[in-house]
Amino acid sequence: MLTNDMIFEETLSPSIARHSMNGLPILKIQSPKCEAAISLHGGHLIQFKPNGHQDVIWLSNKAIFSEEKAIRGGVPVCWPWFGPVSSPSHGFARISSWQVLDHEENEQAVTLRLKLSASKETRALWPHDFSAILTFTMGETLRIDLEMINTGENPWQWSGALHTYFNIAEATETWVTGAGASYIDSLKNDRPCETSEALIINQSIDRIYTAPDETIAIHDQGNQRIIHVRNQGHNSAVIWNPWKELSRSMGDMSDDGYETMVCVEATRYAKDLASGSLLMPGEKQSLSTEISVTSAE
Ligand code: TA6
Repeated sequence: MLTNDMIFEETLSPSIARHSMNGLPILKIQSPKCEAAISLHGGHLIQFKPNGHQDVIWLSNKAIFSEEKAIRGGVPVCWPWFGPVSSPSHGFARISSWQVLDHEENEQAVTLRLKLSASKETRALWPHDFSAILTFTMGETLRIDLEMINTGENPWQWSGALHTYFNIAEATETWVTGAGASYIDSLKNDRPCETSEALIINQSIDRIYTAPDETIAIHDQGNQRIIHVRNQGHNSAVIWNPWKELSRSMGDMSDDGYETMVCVEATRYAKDLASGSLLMPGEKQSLSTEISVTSAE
């Protein structure tokens, strides 16, 4: 596990310690309920393991920790846009440096809040004023809330995703239920499609499910568990697995990396920047995901 290669820097609280990885700050959480790790580069959670369970979140064993790149795996925060509708692809939040706002802990959970505000760098990519707050609540379950506020004088539009990579024992023995019947197939020129079947992860998949159930379930048969994903503030759920060829072409993923991961994302999808969700000056909106694990019967 890459998290073992980190260098300890200082203790912040009984459950939180600051480490570094290639010079990038990482906060490691070790509590009675879970182990977790969050990179301040990207505001990117890279580990979540509730006690008594396998890792829930997948991190590439070839992930690159560098200021220029998004980390492969974990929960990239794609914001203020989703996909390649502007540059950089999936927005700048996942390659920006987030500040620690505060943290607290009790017997049930450790809560950590990070902040990103408009700067010279962000305005060069997106000419708007904003404040974004990421709240990680880590206990037996994991909750991530991304709250965004328009701190400027003009309205702006956003799209985005909490692009969670889930750790599974074996893709071909994994199926996903609750994603809904309708999806846009990004691998077929964005063709609208309908299905009535559970999705088995046995091929290259890149789909935007437009009417998901309240909870999506990942049946991780090899680990005899079900991972439940409850999203809020989304308008769709993206499901992605790069499969063989794309995995092999990615420098930060091992050739067989696709066999043990699937992304199920809380997504606010928009086909271009202008059709994103509107946020008026002074308004707030949020996007959240809540992840829990139960044993398969
Ligand atoms: O969410 C699915 C997706 O948009 C895919 O199209 C795929 O390219 C993936 O995200 C990863 O994108 P990235 O920029 O992290 O390589």
